[in-house]
Amino acid sequence: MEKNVALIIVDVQNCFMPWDVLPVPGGDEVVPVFNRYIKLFNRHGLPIYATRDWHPEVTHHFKEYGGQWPPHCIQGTEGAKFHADLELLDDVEIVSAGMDPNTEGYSSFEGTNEQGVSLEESLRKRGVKHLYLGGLATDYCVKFTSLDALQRGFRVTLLADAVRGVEVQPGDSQRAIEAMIRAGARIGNYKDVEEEFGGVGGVGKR
Ligand code: VGL
Repeated sequence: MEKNVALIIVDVQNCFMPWDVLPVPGGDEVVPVFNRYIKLFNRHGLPIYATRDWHPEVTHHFKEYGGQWPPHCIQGTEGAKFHADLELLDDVEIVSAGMDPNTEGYSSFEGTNEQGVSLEESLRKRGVKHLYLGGLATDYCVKFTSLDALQRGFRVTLLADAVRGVEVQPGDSQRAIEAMIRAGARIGNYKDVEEEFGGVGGVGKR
């Protein structure tokens, strides 16, 4: 297993839960899956990033200002918080995106960490070359973040068991996954990743 990998958890926030303002069907189902990935990456001392959609109250992204979406993930609100059961540890790096009121801001590569450092710069500083990425939503932020990563020369493993889509049109998620694969992403599931990392309990085979 390469050491230069990181886990990227995209937008597992309250607003995207099936019962909330911008429902992603099955969005809550990624939480226990990510908790396993978090433990695995943590056990191997590998960096973990959690991105969040972090919108101002007024943005072109929202319907009432000309966009497509109901208001969601407004900075500092309950809806913008990560799902309470997501077991993020203290050393998780939080990346906020969607702050520019003039762009859609789907890609986490438009985001910055709490020190104002861009995701790309932070990844490069930590020597990360390969992103293991999943989250919400497959057909928007996950897709745009993956495509941006590939374009910038990162490898991407799309965690197929840890993504769910909005599906504005049925099939959007499948088309998004195909687009990511065409652009060079490979697909992984927990079992594959655990095996790559040296099997159950394995920490020695790096
Ligand atoms: C997202 C729709 C609207 C996402 C954000 O995080 O994927 N989807 N805004």
